[in-house]
Amino acid sequence: MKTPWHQDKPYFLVDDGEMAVAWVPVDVVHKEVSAMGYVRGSHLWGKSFKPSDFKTESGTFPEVGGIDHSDLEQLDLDRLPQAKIVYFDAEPGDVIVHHWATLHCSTGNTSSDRIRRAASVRFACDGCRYLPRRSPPEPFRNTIDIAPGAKLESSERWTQAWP
Ligand SMILES: O=C(O)CCC(=O)C(=O)O
Repeated sequence: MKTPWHQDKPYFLVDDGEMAVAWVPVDVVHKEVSAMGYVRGSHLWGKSFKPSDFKTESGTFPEVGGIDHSDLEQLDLDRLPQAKIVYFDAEPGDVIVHHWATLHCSTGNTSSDRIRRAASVRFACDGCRYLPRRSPPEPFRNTIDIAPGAKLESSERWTQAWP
């Protein structure tokens, strides 16, 4: 399955500051085995795009149950600057780190005999605050014990990586 073009930022219940996403492959990854692709420099565009529903390549997440993305832009896939798209081969032991506003995707696994697994670890910088807005599902939404607007580092929920 392909991962459609998206930014991570509009999915996260986080405001202020910046976040980095570390993508860690468990299998050998190349273009036929769902390599990650990135639009170079897209984190500097100052844009936030409507999150994808991850089911269709161009679909956005349905705005139901109070989810409202009217403040976000529709990503126009036909206008992605092709010359700036980079794909990376990767293997176990590699880590690819991207900014939470970087547009990224994966190519899909077209091989018949290879699996492709990966983990994604998110790092928030000091100053990021909890933003309990209605957005696509985040696993920690229902168990969170931090006040709206509080800095993430004020909760023991998040492990401090660098003091
Ligand atoms: O592994 C994938 O295909 C997508 C990962 C991703 O979008 C992410 O880690 O932010």
